[in-house]
Amino acid sequence: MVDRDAVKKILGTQSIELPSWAFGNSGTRFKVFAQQGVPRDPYEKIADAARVHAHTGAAHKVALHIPWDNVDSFTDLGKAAADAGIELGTVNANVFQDDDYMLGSVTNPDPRIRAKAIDHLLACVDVMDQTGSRDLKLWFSDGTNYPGQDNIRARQDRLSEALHKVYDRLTGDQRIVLEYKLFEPAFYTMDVPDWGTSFAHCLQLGERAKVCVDTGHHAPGTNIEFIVAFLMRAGKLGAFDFNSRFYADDDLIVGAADPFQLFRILFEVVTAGGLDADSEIAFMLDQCHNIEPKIPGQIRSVMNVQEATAKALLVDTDALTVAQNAGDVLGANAVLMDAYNTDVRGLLGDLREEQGLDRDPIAAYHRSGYAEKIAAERIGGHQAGWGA
Ligand code: AOS
Ligand code: ZN
Ligand code: ZN
Repeated sequence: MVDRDAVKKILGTQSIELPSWAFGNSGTRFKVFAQQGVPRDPYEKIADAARVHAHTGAAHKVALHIPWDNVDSFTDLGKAAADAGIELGTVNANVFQDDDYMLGSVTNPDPRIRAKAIDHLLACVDVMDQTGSRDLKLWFSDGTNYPGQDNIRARQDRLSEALHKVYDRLTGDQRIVLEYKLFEPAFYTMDVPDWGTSFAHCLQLGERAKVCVDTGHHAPGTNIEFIVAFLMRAGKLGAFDFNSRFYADDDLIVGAADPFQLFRILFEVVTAGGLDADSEIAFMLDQCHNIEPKIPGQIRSVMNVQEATAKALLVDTDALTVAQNAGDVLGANAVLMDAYNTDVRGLLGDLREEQGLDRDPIAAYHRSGYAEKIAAERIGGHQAGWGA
């Protein structure tokens, strides 16, 4: 039998990092929809992230994106975050939005452009020194569209060289988390298309380089929980970018498309010690809500991660091991499904009440008047990616 109080205790320690860019206007390549009250600067993004934390008690950190979140003083931004009850988290580099990067950033055939991209990555580590962030998240849009366009192996050499330069610049407990993506924006080859490529580069770099799994970055049907289990066994799972997808990199609310998959992933995380006190996995959200209001959208995502985690923690692992060792296929599957089919909303409501929060974070947010306040106060908020 699983001890529900012990489960609640672990859930009470769970921390989910929010992406600063989730609070700005967003859209698709067809249209960016403007919403009322969106942040006009990084300080207002911090305030919105803190609001998500205030209602969920589970979103202690906000990930920054450089240069979108550039400010005069990161020390001041850190202070603003602390005053609002949260911390600055992962630093996301951006080597994909300049015209120079059309044919790649760190893998570009032009050494001048490669040097420019590497300079930016090193500048991101400077930011980490000021914010105290542990992780530099690297996602490269680099790749090619046409067979023969560039030398695939040479691009890997350039990537490796750049990664080593950045890795050598890290100090203390700083880490690189290297994200992979099957396709988009490049459609023939991506230079980091899959977990294996990221894993291989991270192995060469060393202990402080880990893989970042964005749940929306795989081919349809990919068994993501297998990747998670493999990487955890190898000590190389550094971070998640949680979101959900129906088709490609949809960046939809976590757990909206396939809550069962989210449960299966979190079951692997939980059973491999990913929620233990000494775990170094960063649980981030990576979503750009397009049609739903930003703050409640993030609250919903946090709640969905919590629900999937609660179910994963409720798996009776003793009974599961007995069934597995006995070769009881149906019995083992039933143990897992029993946990998945448990309604954990009451358990999480109890936890929130114990934490002095409302049982229903979304309702509490709507009652708080915050949405009306920011709509009235913030005129001229803009799209994520417009810079500070
Ligand atoms: C892009 O597809 C990735 O998921 C990223 O993690 C990207 O770095 C993030 O959206 C912030 O730009
Ligand atoms: Zn991502
Ligand atoms: Zn993505």
